[in-house]
Amino acid sequence: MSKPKIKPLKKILIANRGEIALRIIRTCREMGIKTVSVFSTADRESLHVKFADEAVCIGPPPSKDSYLSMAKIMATAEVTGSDAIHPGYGFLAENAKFATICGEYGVKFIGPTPSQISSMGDKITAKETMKKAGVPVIPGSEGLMTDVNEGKKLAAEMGYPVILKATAGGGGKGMRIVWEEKEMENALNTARQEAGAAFGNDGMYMEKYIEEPRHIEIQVAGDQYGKACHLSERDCSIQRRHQKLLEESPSPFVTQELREKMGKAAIAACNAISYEGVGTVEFLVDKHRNFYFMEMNTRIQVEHCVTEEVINFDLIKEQIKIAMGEPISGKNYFPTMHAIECRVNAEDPHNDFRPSPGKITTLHTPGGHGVRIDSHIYDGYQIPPYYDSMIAKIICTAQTRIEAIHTMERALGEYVIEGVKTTIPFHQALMRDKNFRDGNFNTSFIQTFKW
Ligand code: MV4
Repeated sequence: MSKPKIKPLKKILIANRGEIALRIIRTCREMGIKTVSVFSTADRESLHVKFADEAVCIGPPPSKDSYLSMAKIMATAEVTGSDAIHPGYGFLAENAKFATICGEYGVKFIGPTPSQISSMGDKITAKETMKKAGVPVIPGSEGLMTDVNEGKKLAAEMGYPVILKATAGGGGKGMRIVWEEKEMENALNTARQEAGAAFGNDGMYMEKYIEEPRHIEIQVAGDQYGKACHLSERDCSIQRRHQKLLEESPSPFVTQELREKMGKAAIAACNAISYEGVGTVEFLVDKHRNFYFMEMNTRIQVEHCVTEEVINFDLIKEQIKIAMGEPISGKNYFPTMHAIECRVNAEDPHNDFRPSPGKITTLHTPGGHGVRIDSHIYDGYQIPPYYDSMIAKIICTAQTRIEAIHTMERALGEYVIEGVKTTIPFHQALMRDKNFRDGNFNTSFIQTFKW
């Protein structure tokens, strides 16, 4: 290990909006670091604008002209004298080109290196890297699938169902489940087309389809000196159309033995690429508790808070310390509490979760013991229609899972948001569900959830 060289950061530009921008501002303030917010004209009245030390308008509402504009963000970093950029999640957080440009301008990108981002952005490369590192991967094609007949042959060997995935994909786009041979040709063609249109890359690969898996991910952190640790798991199985609705830690399905095994695999994943920053290694876990590498997210995630609560640890502070060149201790963290996060979206859960932007006319926010609210909304706030519909996260923490559920029921009942529809009633129904309460769920749960 080379000798640690610490470069303090004095001013951080936050290339994001909403609750995550606020979350980052809060930690910066505690660390005595100045903050610069950027905003679109749709976000003029946003709290991330008011709470930052400086704020600069970078363009009109569409993301591509504001929060995704590398030129405008770099120019803002330059004129404000920012020495680092925190990308949050979404937008430019996993954009290797942006991380490269930051480097060229001498602005520290708070996150992994461009090559680390790229190596996980291409799913076939990621999978090959993991396989070499001894991390279990899902059986499937060796690299790219070039020919339908080759695909049919492999699928016949592995047995149906199989799944076709886009190498540039992730989060469900360009994916097809194939149940029998006669569907193969059409599935491959349509998925390939979808991937080409969405990512400008139509490379596809095949895997054995794991039925009714759980989505369990391991939080990791690595420093600039090649040391990595894990911070235990989050269960993110409660999803709808690849959008997570609720996350928790620890997973009701994970034993201490499995946690340690998955933690080791996640650390091996980091070591394989000398990962710098905080990140998440996603696994699919089957009913026999076999786990398989799925993807690595090279950013802070929405659900990072549940980990923060169960291990009592500020992950944003850790990101900044790693970016400054501080070495990590290398010890792993295990949950001492139970935390559940419900995502509150401005959507109508009775109407196919249709977005419900508009003005918040009444707001009462829950509080009290064990309740954390991460949100950028306020009374009179106008939710713009241009961005993600998440308006708040409720994170409830207690000593046991059932107590965390009781706290969540109480907090959901206290939350009053008028003027827009929200997913709060959905979460209330979920908290009362027998299977949810029993920890008996997988990624198919929401498909059959009636309320
Ligand atoms: C799978 C799978 C079953 N078998 N791969 C969904 C998003 C993308 N990250 C990969 N996904 C899946 N990959 C194999 N071989 C099932 C899914 C999947 C899923 C995964 C996690 C959470 C929710 C999901 C919902 C549907 C499908």
